[in-house]
Formats: sequence, C-alpha cells, structure tokens
Amino acid sequence: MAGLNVAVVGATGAVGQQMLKILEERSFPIKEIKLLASKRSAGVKINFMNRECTVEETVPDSFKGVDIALFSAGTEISKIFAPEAVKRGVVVIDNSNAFRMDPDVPLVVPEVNPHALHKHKGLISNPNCSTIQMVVALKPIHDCFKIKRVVVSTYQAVSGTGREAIKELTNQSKAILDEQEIKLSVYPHQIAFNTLPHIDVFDEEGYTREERKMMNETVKIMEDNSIKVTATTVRVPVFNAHSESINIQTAKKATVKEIKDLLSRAPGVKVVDDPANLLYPMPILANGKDEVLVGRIREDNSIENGINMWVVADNLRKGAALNAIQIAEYLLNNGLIKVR
Ligand code: 25A
Ligand code: L14
Repeated sequence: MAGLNVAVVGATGAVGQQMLKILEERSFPIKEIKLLASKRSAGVKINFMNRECTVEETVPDSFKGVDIALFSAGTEISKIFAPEAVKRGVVVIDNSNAFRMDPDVPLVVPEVNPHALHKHKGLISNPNCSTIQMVVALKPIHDCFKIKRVVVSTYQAVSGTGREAIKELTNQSKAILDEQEIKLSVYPHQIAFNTLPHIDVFDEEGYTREERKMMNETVKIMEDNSIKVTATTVRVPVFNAHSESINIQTAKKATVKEIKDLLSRAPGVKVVDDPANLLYPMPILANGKDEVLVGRIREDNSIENGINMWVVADNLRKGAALNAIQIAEYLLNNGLIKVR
C-alpha cells in the first residue's frame, strides 16, 4: 500500500488517542504506523484502521525508517527524542512547548501561516491549544482591519493537561456530591466546582507560562510584532473544549456585520452567533468538532475600534491533534516530505 511510515509518540495519551482517531477519519495515507509511549504502556494493544497494533517503548532507534512522527508526550520527552528522530531523517511535528519559539522551527496553524512550512528543517512545532483557536479567529480580522491589541481571558478544559486530569475532575466531582474527602494530584487546588487562574508555571513578573505562550506565539504565527497581546489563562471544571473571551482593537474601524461576514467565509471558523435564539459557542457544541466556533461578536465602545467576541474550540482536536495532522497533510500535498 502506498503511504507514509508514521510514528505517534504519546499514543496512549489524551492527544495521542485523538491523533489516531483523526488519522483514521481523514484516511491519512499510512503504510505502517508505530505507536510509541513510555515503558509503562509497552505491550498495550490499540486498534487502528481495523488492525491490532502494539504500543512500544520509545527509544532512539524507534525512528528508523519512519517518514513522519507526531509527538505529544510532553516537553521533556520531545527534548530527548525529537532531535533523535530528526537525526534519522524523520520529519517531526511536535505538540510540546520545547521548540516553539526557536527561530529555526516553523510554528504553524495551516489556516494562518502554512507558507512557514516551506522552510522547515525537519522539526515543526504545533502551537499551544489556546493560541491556535485564537489566531484562527484573529487572522482574517487582522488581514482586513489590522489588529493593534488583543486582551484575552481563557476558560480552559482539564483535557489539555491529560488523562490524569480528566480522572481528577471526575473523581473530585463524585467525591464532593457524595460529601467525601477530595484527593489532589494533578492540580494544586480542587478543580471540581472551582476555577484556577493558574495554568503551567508562574514567572517573576506574575504571568504564567501558558499566558506567555499565548502572547509570544500569536506574534510569531501572525508574523507581525506590532500586535500587542495580554492574556489571563484560567482552568475551569469542563472536561473538553477551551473558551476564550477576546477583546481586540483594530487600526481600521470594523462593524459587527463586517466581522461576521468575514468570519463566515474564513477557513476553519464557524460563526455561531444568534443570541435571540440563545445560540452562542459552548464547549458542549465544540466537543468533537473541527471548527473554531465564534460568537457574541459585538462592539466595545469603551475604546476606539473595539470588538468583543467569544471563541470556543475542541482543544484536543483543533488545539492539538487535528492541527498537527493538517500540517502533515500540507507537507504531503506540497512535496515537503520525502517518502522513503
Ligand atoms: O503525561 P505525560 O507524561 O506527558 O504523558 C503523555 C503521553 O506521553 C507518553 C505517555 O505514555 C502518554 O502517551 N509518555 C510519557 N513518558 C514517556 C516516555 N518516557 C512517554 N512516551 C515516551 N517515552 P504512557 O503510556 O506512559 O502514559 C499512559 C497514561 O499515563 C498518563 N501518564 C503519563 N505519565 C504520567 C501519567 N500519569 C501520571 N503520571 C505520569 N507521570 C498519560 O496521561 C497516559 O494516559 P496523558 O497522556 O493524558 O498526559 C497528557 C500529556 O500530554 C501532553 N499534552 C496534552 N495536551 C497537550 C499536550 N501537549 C501538547 N499540547 C497539548 N495540547 C501533556 O504533557 C500532558 O501531560
Ligand atoms: O501546549 O492545559 O504547552 O495543562 C501545556 C499545558 C497545553 C495545555 C501546551 C494544559 C500545553 C496544557
């Protein structure tokens, strides 16, 4: 069968599982698949394209003969194994924070800056989930009206942290409803029936690394360092799909109708904005979907040329696995990957 030799690193994880699902859904041309994870999961059987596949422990030689590797096993694993894969001629699409701001590494959202892939040197970074859904909505507005400033607050689901965090929200919710003691493991405080203004680690200036990722990655992906971004990232007790309240200020005046028309035609976006019929983006609508949902579009009259909107997307799909596979498809369709 014609196709590529594909490796998924972190295949047993929350993002890795979505990667396998989306490769199947989109009939990505695969000759052979390698499911890689830690030693802990070696031997686990996973069904992929009607074949039973066995998970193997990731070692440097796992990448021999592989054409493309999708990594989602955390920053430390990427730092160790991505260079090993590249050394063996593999094109790596990495979901972690390890290489995103490296000037030699394209940081790509296919709807926004696919051209950056033409300069790849074997290693490509998938942006942070919160950044991806935001720039998909911002790019068409920036192209028409030039965005000067963005103020974003996020409402992030626990699935972004991984499978352990999904279990933690389930277990704490049950415990509280049953009036039992809760257990803390992934998050420093109770996440059930609570919100935490804390995602990833704090820096000396009081921002979290998740906030810095949104601020820095947006400028790199949009290729315009005149855009000012400030972020507050918050964990909420939602299983899947991140929400964002986004306030923008544009150089040119934009009406609500103009923004709606623009976003209705934008790739990867679905406008869900009919408040009269109580229709607006919500995690339960975005869950399992490919599109970034945008609604609550309205003028902000407290500043000149201000717009408010509410943006929701499936963080495991568009925020991670789907975006990575769209990058792989672009590489394939544009002859940017050597097939052995
Ligand atoms: O949590 P980890 O360690 O980052 O693990 C995530 C994936 O990486 C694999 C792991 O395989 C899993 O598939 N992995 C870990 N160590 C590895 C190694 N040495 C490795 N792969 C190769 N070499 P696993 O089979 O060990 O994991 C099986 C299940 O156990 C959970 N788990 C893993 N390490 C754990 C742990 N649970 C508790 N303590 C630990 N130390 C693991 O949970 C899996 O279910 P998970 O996969 O849901 O964790 C999700 C991680 O994925 C990253 N992530 C999530 N969303 C994004 C993302 N990264 C980038 N972008 C995203 N949008 C996060 O790092 C998150 O922690
Ligand atoms: O892509 O929600 O850098 O805990 C790291 C932590 C994604 C989400 C990244 C979380 C992330 C994440």
